[in-house]
Amino acid sequence: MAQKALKVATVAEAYLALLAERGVEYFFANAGTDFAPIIEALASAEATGRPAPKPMIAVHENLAMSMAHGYAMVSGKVPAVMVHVSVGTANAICGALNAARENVPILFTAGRTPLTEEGLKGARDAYIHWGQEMYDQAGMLREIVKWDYELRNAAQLETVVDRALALARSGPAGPVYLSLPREVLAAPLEEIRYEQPTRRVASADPRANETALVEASGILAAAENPLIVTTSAGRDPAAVPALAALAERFAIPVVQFSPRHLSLPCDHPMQLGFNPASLVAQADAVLVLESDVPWIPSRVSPPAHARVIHLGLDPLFERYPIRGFLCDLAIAGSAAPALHELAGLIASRTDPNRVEARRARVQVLRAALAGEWRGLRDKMRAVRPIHPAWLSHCIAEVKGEDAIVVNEYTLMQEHCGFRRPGSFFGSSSASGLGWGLGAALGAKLASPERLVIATLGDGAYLFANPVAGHHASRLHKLPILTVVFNNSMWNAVRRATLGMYPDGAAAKSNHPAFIQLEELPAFERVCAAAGGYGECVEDPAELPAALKRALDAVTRERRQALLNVVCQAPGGAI
Ligand SMILES: Cc1ncc(C[n+]2csc(CCOP(=O)(O)OP(=O)(O)O)c2C)c(N)n1
Repeated sequence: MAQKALKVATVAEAYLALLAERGVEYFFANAGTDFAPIIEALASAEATGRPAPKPMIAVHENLAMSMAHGYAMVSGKVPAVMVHVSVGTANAICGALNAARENVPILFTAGRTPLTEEGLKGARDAYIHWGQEMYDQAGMLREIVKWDYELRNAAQLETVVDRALALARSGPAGPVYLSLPREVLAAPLEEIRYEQPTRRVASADPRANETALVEASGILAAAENPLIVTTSAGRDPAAVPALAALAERFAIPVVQFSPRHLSLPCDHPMQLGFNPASLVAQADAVLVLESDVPWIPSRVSPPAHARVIHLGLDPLFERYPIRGFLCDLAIAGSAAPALHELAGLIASRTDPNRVEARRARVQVLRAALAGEWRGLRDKMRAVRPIHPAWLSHCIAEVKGEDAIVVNEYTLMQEHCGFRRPGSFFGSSSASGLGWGLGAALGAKLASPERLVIATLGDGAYLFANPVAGHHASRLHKLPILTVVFNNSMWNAVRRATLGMYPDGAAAKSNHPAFIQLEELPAFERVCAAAGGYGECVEDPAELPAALKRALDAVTRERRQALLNVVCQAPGGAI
């Protein structure tokens, strides 16, 4: 522990140096007049060698936030994002919602229109400096972020930066928001003195309560048909082997529902797919592991006699206004150590004969499921328009074990064979569309040596502001493969409508409103316009070769590629 001192000229210079010293590598930004002191400070850092995060321009705020999200989710580090005052914040809020629900730590910052009308350095000098001011700029996202604050002066700089980063990192992690008035950033400062490393660290993750784990072990050991449903256990890669070991040892089947991370390898003997409905209906004990929505209660619920345990860093999802899943035991704690402990506790309580009988039953279910999936793939391999199952399978065949797949919509995981923790990321439970392309670019930034594939619906691709995304890929040298599952519609909206009105007028209409997306541009040419490889694929037989051509462009030529795959829109009602 030591005090360090750096010569600076302004608060902005000190701020950027401190971010870099605290491990913030990248500064994703979309600028405005509020940025003048920041731009000046970055230029002087470059000239003098003073530490500063690397500036990463994004020509839309949603892109800046989703790139930061992807970078944080793969690297585990906290990025900074800065946007232009109130209006930039407004554009970035969808990204903040996505990050908040997924517990992704981001130091989200924005300028503040100058506070003073004249006098101070940085005071108002442009027409927009009046109209962009709000009474409470942070009020737009106070419900979303873990903490918000406005930097008032140089004296509090170290405390503010350290508190922001510590709160963003403390589990459950999430974005924090800091506004930075222009006069404060421009204020003169000769030197910054700070502790290095920081003396204000994030809190360690809580360990599950021992008594509660004993009770949970009793429930799981006594059950005939226990079930584990998880969504995000794999956010912590250490939880994956812990879950695998527990599930295998006691023959407890695992369903990954709406997964955002890989929590169990696809070839694990207890992995029973992605739809919990039939198993939930028969379970007499359910372990809801890092899962906000373990089943859809309007369709299925565990039987009344079933005992339900929720385990995770925030097992009650405190920021969700309504979430009424039955819960007989809620245990707050990190999944990995809790699963290890739970395994030890179950071992002394369980009946081995019962476990082996269940193992045999799960094997039969697993074989049936695998057969069902194989059957669909075989049936669809030559069908036009291309079926998402066949496309998902073809991606799995070429991608390799180490690839990172970032999915926003149509990929069908059961056809993908994911095995490694950290190889799959799905969109946030907030489902703010337009995340996937930027998140894949951020993932590539965090892991430049790995192949990154974005699998997007045509709707998700359009929401992502694709021209901005392809620009960022080229500019920042982040070659990724984008595969658009192009069904020319918002199928999720169609399925929701059919779900509510199965025999209604919209179901009978050839042209219901707000579902079909006609006259779509040639997406492959949008990518090509940014120097990438682009191809439209309509023939299912051509898909493997087209994927190889696109991957060749990404891995050998080091340029981005996009396959615009003309797909069908399967599935009935949601
Ligand atoms: C920002 C935002 N706006 C609107 C929606 C509502 N929405 C959910 S799914 C969807 C359509 C997605 O279309 P696409 O990516 O093509 O996938 P598909 O449904 O066709 O499989 C829409 C518009 C949303 N989730 N987020």
